[in-house]
Amino acid sequence: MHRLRTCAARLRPLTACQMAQSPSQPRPAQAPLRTFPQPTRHYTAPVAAEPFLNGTSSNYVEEMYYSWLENPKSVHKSWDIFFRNANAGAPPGAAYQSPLPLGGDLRGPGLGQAVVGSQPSVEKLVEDHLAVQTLIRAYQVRGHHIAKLDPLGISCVNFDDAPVTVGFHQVGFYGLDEADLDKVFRLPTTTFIGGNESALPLREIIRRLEMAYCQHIGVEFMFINDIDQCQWIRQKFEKPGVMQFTLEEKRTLLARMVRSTRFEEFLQRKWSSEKRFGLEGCESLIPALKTIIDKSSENGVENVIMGMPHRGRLNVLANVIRKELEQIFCQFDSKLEAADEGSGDVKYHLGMYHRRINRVTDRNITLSLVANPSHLEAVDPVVQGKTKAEQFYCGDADGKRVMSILLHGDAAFAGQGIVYETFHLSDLPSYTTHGTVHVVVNNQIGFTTDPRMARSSPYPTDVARVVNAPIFHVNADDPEAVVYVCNVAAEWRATFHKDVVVDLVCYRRNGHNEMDEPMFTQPLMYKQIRKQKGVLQKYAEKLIAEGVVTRQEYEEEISKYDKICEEAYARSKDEKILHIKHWLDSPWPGFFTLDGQPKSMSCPSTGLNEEELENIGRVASSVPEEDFTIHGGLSRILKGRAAMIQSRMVDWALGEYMAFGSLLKEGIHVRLSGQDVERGTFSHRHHVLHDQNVDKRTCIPMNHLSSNQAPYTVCNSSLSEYGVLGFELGFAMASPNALVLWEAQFGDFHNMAQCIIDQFICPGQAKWVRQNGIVLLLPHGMEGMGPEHSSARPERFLQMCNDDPDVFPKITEDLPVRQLYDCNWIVVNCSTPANYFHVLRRQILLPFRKPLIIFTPKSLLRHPEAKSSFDEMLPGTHFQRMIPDDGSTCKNPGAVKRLIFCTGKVYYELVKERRSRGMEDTVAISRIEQLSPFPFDLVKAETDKFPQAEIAWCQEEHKNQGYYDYVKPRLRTTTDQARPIWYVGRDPAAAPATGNKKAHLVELQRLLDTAFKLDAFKGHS
Ligand SMILES: Cc1ncc(C[n+]2csc(CCOP(=O)(O)OP(=O)(O)O)c2C)c(N)n1
Ligand SMILES: [Mg+2]
Repeated sequence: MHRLRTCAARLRPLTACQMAQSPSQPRPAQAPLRTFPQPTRHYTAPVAAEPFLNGTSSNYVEEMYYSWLENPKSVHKSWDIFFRNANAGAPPGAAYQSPLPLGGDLRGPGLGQAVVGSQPSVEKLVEDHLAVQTLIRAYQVRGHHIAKLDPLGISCVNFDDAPVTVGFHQVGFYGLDEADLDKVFRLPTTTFIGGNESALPLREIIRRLEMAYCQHIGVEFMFINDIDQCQWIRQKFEKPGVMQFTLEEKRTLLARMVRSTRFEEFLQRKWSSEKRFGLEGCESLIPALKTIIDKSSENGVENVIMGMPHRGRLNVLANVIRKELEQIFCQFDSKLEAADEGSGDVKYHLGMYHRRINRVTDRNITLSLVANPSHLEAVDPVVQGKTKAEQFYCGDADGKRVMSILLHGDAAFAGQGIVYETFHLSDLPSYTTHGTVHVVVNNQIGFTTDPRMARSSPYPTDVARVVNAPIFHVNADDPEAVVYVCNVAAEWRATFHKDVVVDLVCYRRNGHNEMDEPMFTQPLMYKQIRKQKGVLQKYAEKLIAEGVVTRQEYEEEISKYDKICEEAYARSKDEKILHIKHWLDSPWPGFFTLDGQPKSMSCPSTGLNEEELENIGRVASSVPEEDFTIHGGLSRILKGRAAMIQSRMVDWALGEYMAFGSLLKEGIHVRLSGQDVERGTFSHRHHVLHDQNVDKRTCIPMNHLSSNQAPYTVCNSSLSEYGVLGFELGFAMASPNALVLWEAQFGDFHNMAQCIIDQFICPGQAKWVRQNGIVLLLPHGMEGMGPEHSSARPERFLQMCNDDPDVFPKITEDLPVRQLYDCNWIVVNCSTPANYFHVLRRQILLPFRKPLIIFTPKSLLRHPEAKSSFDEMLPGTHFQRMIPDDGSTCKNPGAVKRLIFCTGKVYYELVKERRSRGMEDTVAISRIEQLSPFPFDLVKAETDKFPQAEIAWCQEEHKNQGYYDYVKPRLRTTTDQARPIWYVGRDPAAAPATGNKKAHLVELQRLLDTAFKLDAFKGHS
């Protein structure tokens, strides 16, 4: 709010005279660059004669004039001279001079002398027209600063101490005087206030500008770089008479306001001490959303995906999405029993999916509200991802049928960085949803913090400017203005397929929740709020006064809705059981049985036949487009791949290729997203080939597998983790029939997306009965690269697994699948390409979906031993949860002195060391590939096999990190607490790895020494 105080001062424009005195001098502080927000343009048009004060050329001259004011060198020298002369007083006919030859002195005696001082009336004419144009532009640029946006009037009353410099009495600032008010001025083409008239008296120009820009709507758009888009907006707000409503529209609006208001009142009456984060003070949100949906439906949208925070959520569920009222009311009953598995969530976080007829357009519409955590704005990218997926599956390439609406609180919109990350996805080819309508419930407070302490920008919406989204601020106490801007916002989205923001400036009638006392912290604001008449009452009185409705009709409307609520309340008492699945935001029809169970509890073999492997391998080593020149280094890589396929082997990249390729051929969409994933951070993947001779010509061999394959999407993302992982999670939410993978550049970067992992991926199913098969690829491994790129923090993921360390499961045939069904996510670290291949395919062949966390290798990508034979991938083969030691230890297991369990890359270091020490008979090394759910059955078989062996867990990570804390109690349970579990690895440490290469190698050698020193644990207890 305090920002507004300075805004008014800024409204004072720069007059041409002020600027022309010294165009190249630095601007005075009061005249910031924002006066001319468009980027400097470089006009080099030939000099014409001077009929520039009429028609479109005046617009052109105006543009050029602004450029010149910004930077005199940005225009042709002849224009520079012209503007200098004109501003120095030269009449139009005399202002033009031929430019001096290059290097000539513009300050030479000839210039200016001949032209200044003559024909003062024409001179005034030029100045006055330019001044009027400046005035019009000032309204367009900054009219919103003085629009009456705040229903409480606080921002103006308390903070605006600078004079307002537009209006009838302020024309002096523009070099005009009161006498000019009745002069007629030609209107530039950059305004539509004239309607059918091309010239108006200045008084009328100002009046119309005040009507367009300074009433209850404040339009922020002049930063948009596209002239057509600016013109479109000007037209929507400047044309005389644009904001007119039919009687029917007004009545509908009143009915919607009645529902919105009475719903909150009803909840307040029945459950006065329950938290519901009511909408009181912003009741016009409901007609706002309904307008956006109606208008979008009219424009062909069939599916709207919404994300929103707590404020007014129950009201939106009831009156926008139209969830049955009894389902909402019964949520307030504390005796309600939960019917579903999982821990559930509070009522103002649950999602919703509803398909119905839109009554205004009579068309089908599907509305879904995505469930969200308390973490504000975290749902934004998830909604976008789901929207993108819905568009993808219905072939809606330009977003005409599916769209998203995101709601925000003012404090969260300004404060949360994820908002910015999400905006930056909005125009990227593989992430765009072709325009989102954002609605901000700007109640001018966040919990107890007012905007002066909550943000450094004038508006909570300024973040949207980075993507050139127009921002419509509107006083939410004027429901007609609200509906008008929402219509324009929906039309904008339908026309330009770009984001747009509606900022509902309102207030919060109660505390943050209904139990809070707001007077503790905002006494003056709340004194004002107490005096504030409710918006429904104000609007009803307006319509009654206008004769649109009678008081009786209005009261009938109220009692009609109250009765609906009462009846639903009575019915809600019959509800005894809460089904969270009734609150599912993304049903997967056909994937489960009718009562929501998996269709089986088994997983078929994930192997492929030889021919299939060869076929995919051939594509992976070819360039399937004619006349396509690839880089020489890449040719060598492809040749290497061909040779590997020839010898029936795969490395990591080929294992992945086989998994993706086979799923695509089976009709499963595969989407791989993350930073630099197309080539692969470690330059091993190369899924997108670039023609070395033709700019932007690329080829994705994976899309050349077969004619009826599913499409493959591989996309380098923006440099964001939180936003992009959220997006992919949302994408994976839309359908179970896609393999959606997000790869971190290095595994440790996942913590930038911690909120998505902690709030959505880990507990998503438990909270919202919603499954998700997203795959996280997290490069991990101690390679001496320093503390930063070494650890993907397996300990964090393992600590959040829900399998019980102390319970040895009942061993049944379906244990492996049942364990997967019961877990909250799967954590693996594969040591072979074949196992990586299997686990990716298993993700889709399972009859349910679980998030899959894969710690992926770095040096193993090129390790000569980390290769797999086709034999490990043929029909009948499957993912190996544990790879037992199958070397010479098997010949005489009783002689084995030590059984080392490990996971991932350290296996290869251990095997090499064992070989060099000749200890193949005495030390067994087994790899736990699936860490969670823990393969108790297989591990038990292995420990039983080596009864004389000491059991050790070996990891290259530090003791307080990695897998040890997770694995140890499970190994203990497996051995019935009978055998000690020894630790081999680095000591506890604060950082994940040393920054010193030598120290790294010393540490590694030390742990290898311990691993093979058979008396290392003697005497230890
Ligand atoms: C990421 C995050 N940080 C903190 C909170 C705690 N919190 C809940 S509501 C709230 C204030 C939100 O203000 P605003 O966005 O303006 O929404 P309003 O409640 O005013 O509608 C805060 C700080 C949260 N929910 N999420
Ligand atoms: Mg707020």
